[in-house]
Amino acid sequence: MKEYETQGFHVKEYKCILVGNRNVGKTTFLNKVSNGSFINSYHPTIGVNYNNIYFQNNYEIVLFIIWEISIENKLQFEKCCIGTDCAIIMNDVCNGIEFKKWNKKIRTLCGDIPIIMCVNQFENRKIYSEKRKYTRMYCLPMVKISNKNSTNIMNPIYKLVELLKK
Ligand SMILES: Nc1nc2c(ncn2[C@@H]2O[C@H](COP(=O)(O)OP(=O)(O)O)[C@@H](O)[C@H]2O)c(=O)[nH]1
Ligand SMILES: [Mg+2]
Repeated sequence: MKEYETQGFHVKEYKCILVGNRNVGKTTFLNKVSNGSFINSYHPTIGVNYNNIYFQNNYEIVLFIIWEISIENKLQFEKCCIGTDCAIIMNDVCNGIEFKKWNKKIRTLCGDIPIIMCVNQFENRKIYSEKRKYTRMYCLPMVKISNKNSTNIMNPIYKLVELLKK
């Protein structure tokens, strides 16, 4: 975390990594939280994609820099993990649960940082309830979102800010 003053505001800057399997909605989430757009087609992310999210929290500005990192290039993945304050593991409720695998990977590279599980496509309630039992197995905080309907879209970030304060 970096802290500085700019134009009379106190800024807290956090680096967050956004990881998960392919096609689970990471890029869509990043677009949604930064400019509100939802794109229906799929374009795989090559390398790294990042976006800045600003919001005001009491009397300070929180700057959240979210890095979506693809796993294809292992060395690049490891480099991008340097200096990470927190992480979001995204999963598509339709695609099976891989939270355990990702949790292990992040813990090895980043140590004891706050990590949350983000279950996407929450608008698809039927599928969500079928998969819920798997998600409960891991004792990470969980947030349910829908990029499509904008449900709880800022909650992963708010939850992490809360955990980072502890
Ligand atoms: N129904 C539904 N589809 C979604 C949602 N979020 C993302 N998608 C779709 O899932 C696909 C993969 O999204 P993308 O963000 O590119 O996946 P990434 O590989 O994890 O970055 C795209 O076709 C999106 O339109 C959602 O909340 N609901
Ligand atoms: Mg992507």
